Amino acid sequence: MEQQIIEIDRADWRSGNADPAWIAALEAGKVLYFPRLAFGLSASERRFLAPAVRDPKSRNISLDAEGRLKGALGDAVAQAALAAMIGRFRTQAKALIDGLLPQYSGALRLAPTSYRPMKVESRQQSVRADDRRLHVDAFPSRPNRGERILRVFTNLNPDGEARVWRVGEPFETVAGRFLPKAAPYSAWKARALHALHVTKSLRSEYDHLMLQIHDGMKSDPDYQSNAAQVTMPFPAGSSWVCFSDQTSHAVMSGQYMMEQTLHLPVERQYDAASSPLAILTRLCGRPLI
Ligand SMILES: O=C(O)CCC(=O)C(=O)O
Ligand SMILES: [Fe+2]
Repeated sequence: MEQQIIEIDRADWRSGNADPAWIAALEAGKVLYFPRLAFGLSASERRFLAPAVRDPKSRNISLDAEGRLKGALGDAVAQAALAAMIGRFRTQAKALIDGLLPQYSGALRLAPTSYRPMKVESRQQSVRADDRRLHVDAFPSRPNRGERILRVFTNLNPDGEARVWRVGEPFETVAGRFLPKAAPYSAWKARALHALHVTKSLRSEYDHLMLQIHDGMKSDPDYQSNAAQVTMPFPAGSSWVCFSDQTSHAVMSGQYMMEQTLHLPVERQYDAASSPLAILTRLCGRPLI
């Protein structure tokens, strides 16, 4: 398999230069990996590196686009300090993307920033929700009609523990394998799901196929073990970026990570023809949205 991870040696979130080779690699579904790009914590912020900061009732801690902190325990002062820490990561993640991908500037829509203090290995989840299985991201309740899911990750682990991912084969190969097995799209079912508020908007055929691919990958044990893949331990103090709706990925172990999702309209890509929407449309031979 062609190399899926592109290493970039820089230690500054803002020293932006846009390299056409990195841009093409990212838009081809590869992972841009920054081994020396660490998110710095102050001495007092280190107290947030504990699972107990999370409210057990929620899956992650997040800072929404309006700056509201969700899913955290602690008094108002501690919560404000935690919100400031997560907000600083958001600012740095945005600066990194602005520098690397200037054409996206102004078109990115910010999703909540998440802080994940839980140990990956201890999570018990249904097959569909189990991110330890290779998958491309697709969200059942939030159809996106091809809008891209760009993610910036940083490993904050204070004990030097890597966040171990598996990275799989290119999207077109994945699609070639799972599209033939996908259940056909049903417009009336999509309308029913919307009417019942299962989806926040109408699920398009694109959204349906992405979910079918996501579920097909996760529920195929043979695919999980035998598909072309590499294991990638992202060390503590490193960061990485990928289009998670395109890059086949799975998280195997690790603890303490922050993640920023940025949504991008397909037409703002450097090469929109490399998007999952363009690839699936071409493979299906009909419009999907
Ligand atoms: O927790 C992680 O490292 C990644 C999980 C995942 O699949 C994702 O964030 O899309
Ligand atoms: Fe994922």
